[in-house]
Amino acid sequence: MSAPIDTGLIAERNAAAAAPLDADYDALAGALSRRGTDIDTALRRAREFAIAVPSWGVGTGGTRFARFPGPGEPRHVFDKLDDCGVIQQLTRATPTVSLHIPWDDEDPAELRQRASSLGLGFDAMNSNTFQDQPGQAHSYKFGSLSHVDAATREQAIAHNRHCIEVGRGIGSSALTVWVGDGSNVPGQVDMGAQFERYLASLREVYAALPGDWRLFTEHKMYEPAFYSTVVQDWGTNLMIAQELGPQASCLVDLGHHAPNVNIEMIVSRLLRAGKLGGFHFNDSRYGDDDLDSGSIDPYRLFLVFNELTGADDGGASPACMLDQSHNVTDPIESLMNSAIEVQRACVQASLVDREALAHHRANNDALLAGETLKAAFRTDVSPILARARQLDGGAIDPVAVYRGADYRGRVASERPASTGSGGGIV
Ligand code: AFD
Ligand code: MN
Ligand code: MN
Repeated sequence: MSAPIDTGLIAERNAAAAAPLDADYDALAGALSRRGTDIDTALRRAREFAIAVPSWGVGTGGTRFARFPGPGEPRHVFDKLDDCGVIQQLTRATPTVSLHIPWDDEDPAELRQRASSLGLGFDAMNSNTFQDQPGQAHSYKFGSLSHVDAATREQAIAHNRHCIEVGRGIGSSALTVWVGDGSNVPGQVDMGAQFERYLASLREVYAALPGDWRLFTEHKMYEPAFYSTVVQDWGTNLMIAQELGPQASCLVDLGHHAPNVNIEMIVSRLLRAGKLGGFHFNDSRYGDDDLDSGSIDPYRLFLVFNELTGADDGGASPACMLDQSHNVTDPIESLMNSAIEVQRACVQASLVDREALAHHRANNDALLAGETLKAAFRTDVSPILARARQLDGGAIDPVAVYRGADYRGRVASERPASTGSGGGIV
């Protein structure tokens, strides 16, 4: 399966949508030019945009209560790559996949071959020391890299080294470490000593990094540890990245903060420290990665990109990935839409009149400064995003083409139905 969706169907649907798109694009070009903005620059920004898809995102997610599988769920990493190939073929915004070990632990040569046949590459590797695997000598029930027992810590370190090895074989150049370590009862752990053990373990992982690799550490406020988490917040994360060294930086998962936290300010601080490694994008009403990117608070997404765009001179280019759970939608549809929502925020942020903003800030004109941001945010850049996909061989309307191709129906007949499970993540 090299082009999962019939290219003839894409061409046919795009041809039917071309004239209305031309009209919308020309109208937007006119409106932007009256504001002194060149649409070509925004189009370039849209075409350059890239976001990684997590291999686990193409499976149906679940909660602690239940998981309701969808039809044609991927059985293994090669099916997952096929699904990621669809997302990339139609959106042209997701050229890389981020693998999770041990869920995706297969022969690197085969992984590489399958991915390249689909036009895909690999993004950061993700280690997993938050679950026990069959036959594992030491349990992670009470932690992994920060466990009180040295042999358990050593096992977790060895697992991260293995992730680096697999990553080397598939052309990855980054490792993302998220641990569930923490505590559930006040008094259960010595929080200081637990953090020291985590740091000592991570120093050993860091020492195993190839020279051109990056190490991303991901903070998360709670869950599965519900009282304290060893890498709780961006402050802890910054301490880790600063103590480890130049190859280490912080990963900001938008779902891993308390409600109402000003994430764009965290972005600004980490940029200042030169320690903003990347993002996991998602949206949430209550916590973690419940909902699709941009579905609840697209303005926050825009404000995050506004900080990045404002800091362009510093050459900051954090790694972008989606990390969200799809419990009731077709994961491929959610991931296509989400990639486009993040791309939308990126392009909108590029439209901010930076000169006007600087002027209003210098004059303490809070109202017009806010309006300057809103003017960019209110711009419907959909025609620019559609034009980017059209020019790069994707679909003007990815969801319509995906449904028209009946990819899900096709794979459902090849992939046996998976059973519901008691819950958990995918
Ligand atoms: C969990 C964590 C975190 C991490 C992912 C993959 O909350 O977001 O990125 O697992 O390890 O969802
Ligand atoms: Mn994440
Ligand atoms: Mn998460």
